[in-house]
Amino acid sequence: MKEALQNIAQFLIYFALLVVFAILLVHLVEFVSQQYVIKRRSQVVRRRSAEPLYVGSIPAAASIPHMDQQIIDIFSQIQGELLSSGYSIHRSPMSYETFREVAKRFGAIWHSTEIKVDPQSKWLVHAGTALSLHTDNPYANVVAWYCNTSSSGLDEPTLLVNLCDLYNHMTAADLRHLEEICIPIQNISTYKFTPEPLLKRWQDGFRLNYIDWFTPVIPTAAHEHSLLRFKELLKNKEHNNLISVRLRSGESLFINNNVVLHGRNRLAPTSLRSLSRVWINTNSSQALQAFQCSGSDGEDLL
Ligand SMILES: O=C(O)CCC(=O)C(=O)O
Repeated sequence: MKEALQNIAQFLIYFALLVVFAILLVHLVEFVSQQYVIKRRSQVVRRRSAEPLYVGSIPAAASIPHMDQQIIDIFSQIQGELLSSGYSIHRSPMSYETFREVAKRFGAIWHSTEIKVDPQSKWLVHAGTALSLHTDNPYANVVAWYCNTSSSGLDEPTLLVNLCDLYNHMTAADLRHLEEICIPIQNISTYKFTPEPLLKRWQDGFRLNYIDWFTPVIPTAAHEHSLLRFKELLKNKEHNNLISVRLRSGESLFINNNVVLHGRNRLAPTSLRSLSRVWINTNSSQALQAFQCSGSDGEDLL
């Protein structure tokens, strides 16, 4: 009996030792395999960072993390120039996608058009005719053009005149009359015309709506005289302060459509010039709060 009890005790001791040994073995295997995984990972990381960059593996522009910063930088530069001079020419070529991303930072792009000579189109802007200085749709307070292809010799510029100093040249009565003159604007979907005031004023800014090929609604002879004075001012600016912008492929032009009028000379019927134009409404964004800007002298910008 005593011997049997000794055997059982011995068995239990061996069994306990076996269990302890098994537990230790499991922990040891776990530890070794962890160390192996850590070592492998660090090898992979080291190998990756030591590898030279294979050109074909450069990710698409949209997935480059610093892309956003590039767009923010371009946007900030253009925004600053728009606020100080009413227009901005971006000379460093960018892709059309980048251009749109930058444009979107100003507000909603609600209409896009390709500006090129197209005899099939019913729109004047495609006819290749000269366009006298005008504003585009007043609900686009920023208009921007991206140059897809420039004409040979870059002799087909976009022409600008900045009227941000309008108040310095017109009397209070003239300004009031301009607010009461209406210029029709055409709805781009229905083609219907609705009258919009030539001048809209608010506390620290104003907006012009001026196209001379649409017949204005002029209430009285006094209003007619004020309109004549406005036209004289425009002619004078066109003569002395015309800004001529020639874009090359990948370059772009942004204008404050509230105060900067634009136009062009006649385009050759064979012109290869192609611009993509976007109409932006900034009211939904804080990008352009102020519209006062300093005037600029006439420039011929290549
Ligand atoms: O062709 C240009 O340079 C200007 C076209 C134009 O007048 C417009 O986009 O409204």
